[in-house]
Amino acid sequence: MKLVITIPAFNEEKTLPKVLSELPQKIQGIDEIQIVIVDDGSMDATSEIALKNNTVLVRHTQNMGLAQTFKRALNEALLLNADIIVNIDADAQYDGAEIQKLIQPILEKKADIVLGSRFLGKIEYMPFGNRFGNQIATAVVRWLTGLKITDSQTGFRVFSREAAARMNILSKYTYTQETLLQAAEYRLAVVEVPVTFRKRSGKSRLISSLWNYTRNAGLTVLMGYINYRPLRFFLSLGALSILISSVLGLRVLLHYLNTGLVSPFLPSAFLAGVLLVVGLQLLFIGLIAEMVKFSRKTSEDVLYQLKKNKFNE
Ligand SMILES: Nc1nc2c(ncn2[C@@H]2O[C@H](COP(=O)(O)OP(=O)(O)OP(=O)(O)O)[C@@H](O)[C@H]2O)c(=O)[nH]1
Ligand SMILES: [Mg+2]
Repeated sequence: MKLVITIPAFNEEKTLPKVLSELPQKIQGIDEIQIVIVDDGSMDATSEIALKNNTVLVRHTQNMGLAQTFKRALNEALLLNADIIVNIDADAQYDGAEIQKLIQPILEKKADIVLGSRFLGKIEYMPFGNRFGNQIATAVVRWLTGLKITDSQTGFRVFSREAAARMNILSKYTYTQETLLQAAEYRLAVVEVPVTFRKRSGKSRLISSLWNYTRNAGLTVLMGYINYRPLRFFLSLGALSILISSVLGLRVLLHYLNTGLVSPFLPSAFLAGVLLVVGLQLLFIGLIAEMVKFSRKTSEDVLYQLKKNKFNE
């Protein structure tokens, strides 16, 4: 069993040494541990620290954002023939000593993905806005995926090789929700384990403003959802439009049958016509999007087959 610990890092020279020092040297049920640091174009000494500490360093020459950094980390771990992949942030908010209990459900084959849940565990400090945003995001993901989770945003998570090969991250901004939508789509078992979450020492690199975060995360979730459920999404919108059109149209029709006149309901009649056309178009868009989804899923299956196979050492 090989465990690869991935650490996405963007200007984290202050906290990275602490994160590295807390990582376990030995873990029960694991024969080999390797650490991969993906330096996302840091301007500080992040890369030097990675090199000094005998880790595998992957370096983006430009800042690519957390989602692409995480994607790179997963793929790198797969290339290193990882059986299990643990992701931990470089800001020392999570405690590496908890990795042993986090990987347990995967070792026992009870899970494909384990989330280190801060809300089940202990939160030393989280600003009210972040706490609120986290809860809302989790509620939305829970509703969309049916997964019974308490922390959809955690950066402390474990993937089996199988699950990691299934992940196909398209977002530029955040991977946290997209990976869970994909887990639900591919029926991967997601389990939560309580973890401790410490206060962030420096300034958050991600949550610079709550509004920006909400907008970007919201768009990511919406696009992710439409990608996997296009028919349901567009059929619902189309049906709603046609329903409103029918109600308006019926009122005009009844009035016409009674009086032989359309007026004074001309605007309603016009609106009903427009909504009917829009609704029908949405239904057709739904059908086309569903066909596009089939082609996307075929590509994802090819990627999955390519990624899950191990490489000759
Ligand atoms: N934000 C951000 N983080 C990056 C980037 N690339 C890599 N990271 C790393 O991703 C991890 C998570 O970033 P954080 O800023 O801690 O995000 P967060 O934990 O959701 O937010 P906080 O609760 O405020 O800490 C850290 O280890 C960062 O160093 C990037 O472009 N932007
Ligand atoms: Mg953090």
